[in-house]
Amino acid sequence: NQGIRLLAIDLGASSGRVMLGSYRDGKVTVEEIHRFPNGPVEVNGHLHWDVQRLLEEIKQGIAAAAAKYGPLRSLSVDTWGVDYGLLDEQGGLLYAPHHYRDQRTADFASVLEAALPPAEQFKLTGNQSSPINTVYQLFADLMAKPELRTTARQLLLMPDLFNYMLSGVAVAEQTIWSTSGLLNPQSTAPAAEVLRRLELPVTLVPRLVPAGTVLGELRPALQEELGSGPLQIIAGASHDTASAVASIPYCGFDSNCADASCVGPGSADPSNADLSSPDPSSAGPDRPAGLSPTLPSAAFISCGTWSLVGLETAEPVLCDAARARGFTNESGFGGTNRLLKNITGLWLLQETQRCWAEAGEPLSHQEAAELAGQLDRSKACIAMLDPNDPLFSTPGDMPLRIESYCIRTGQPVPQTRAEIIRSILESLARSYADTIRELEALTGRPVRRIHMVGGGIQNKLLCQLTADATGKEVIAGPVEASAIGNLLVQLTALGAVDPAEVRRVAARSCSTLRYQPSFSHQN
Ligand code: LFR
Repeated sequence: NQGIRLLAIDLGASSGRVMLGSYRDGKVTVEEIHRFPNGPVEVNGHLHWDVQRLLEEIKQGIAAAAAKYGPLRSLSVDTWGVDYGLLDEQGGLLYAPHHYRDQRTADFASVLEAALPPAEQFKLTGNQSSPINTVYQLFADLMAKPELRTTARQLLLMPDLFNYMLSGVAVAEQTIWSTSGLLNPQSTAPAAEVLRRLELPVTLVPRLVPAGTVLGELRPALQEELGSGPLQIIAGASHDTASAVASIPYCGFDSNCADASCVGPGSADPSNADLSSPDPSSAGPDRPAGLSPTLPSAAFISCGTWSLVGLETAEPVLCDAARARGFTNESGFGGTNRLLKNITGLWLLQETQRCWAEAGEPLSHQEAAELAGQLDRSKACIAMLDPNDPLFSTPGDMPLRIESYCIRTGQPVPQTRAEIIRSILESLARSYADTIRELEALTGRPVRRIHMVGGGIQNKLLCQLTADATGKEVIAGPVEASAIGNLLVQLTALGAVDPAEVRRVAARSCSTLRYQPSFSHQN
């Protein structure tokens, strides 16, 4: 019994991967088939994504998987949020999609905000206003190039665009559209008032579908070229964060999980498993109305280029306090809501390492973490950075920017590489801790544990510093969270896994590491 074989195409802002998933005996196992770099490409002073190359990499991965394993059942693409391609009347791409760090929105942000202030954007969409959001980008594009009003027929967000290139079917999948600033958070339809006020054509928005919608077979020409057989293309939880959160093995650690067999490998030792104490989110007069008793008592941090720190809630949280503190609402698999903050994450470290590599002194991720871990904190210079300071948002000389940030904020400047890296990691951990305190205050739900997922958790120092800064237990895993969540949602669409079982399958499928706060470091 080989089980079901399927592919997750997981595209991040700095790398992409084609992962083969095998579902057998109630468990998913994953194998990396193909990994490739991704990043902004500068053309005439603007930042774009090289969609054609990414498609070629995806095709290479499909062909390699088919050559190794024969026919596959299905495939789904997930990517970062907010970016899009515009299709012309013939269904071709008008131009290479822009990268969200491109600065063309800067000229038009104030015009947009005069027509639709950030507070109203939040009320109407649940999204925190940000110049990277689709709404800002589209507004800027239509202002700068009014001819797009006639030439552009459809707007496809990145995962929808790749799923379209593979299947020929164009849709607007809900989880990815919930990052756009163009969707009504309660009715899951386009936010008509936003479109009207900004004079954005509603006809650009394709048919909205929920996560887990089968689109159809891989285009016949591609089946032949890649030797893959007639695999189904599925619109999964197409936003990488939605997929990552779908993979969290909450139930391996929650007291309200009745299935003893679901306990994940990380809690195989029963003395580790948190099976005795009641779940504080499940009852009590302090729990705000509308929050489901089955919601996890744990927060999540999805760690990659960005750090997404949040809590799953039953309903969008649209109060002024949430907006004022920088939170956003996004949709998850099964109609859940994520109340989260978008923190500039390992981007700070990635850009720092890129600079050092360009200067001829490269440092691997592993070396970077080891170096910073060896520091004696009491003797070193550790500066606290605000990762979301606009100074850090665009590509550039990050060590120099860190220096000018420290001078501006009256802090001593970290001198050694170890001090710079440690300052970045401590600052991230501090901002995670601040955000989790805000989440507790906003929802009235005490956070008992933190699930950290995604590639960034391979940095063990970051996980430990997070436990220390929050004073809470951290459960780290899975690393390949977006790919696993992507596969799980596909399995529900194929009818192989009941949506209610997703967390249990996740718990059986992934390995986790636990970090306890070391109290000498706790705030
Ligand atoms: C993470 C992510 C975030 C989104 C950012 C930019 O990969 O998808 O959720 O805000 O990328 O699109």
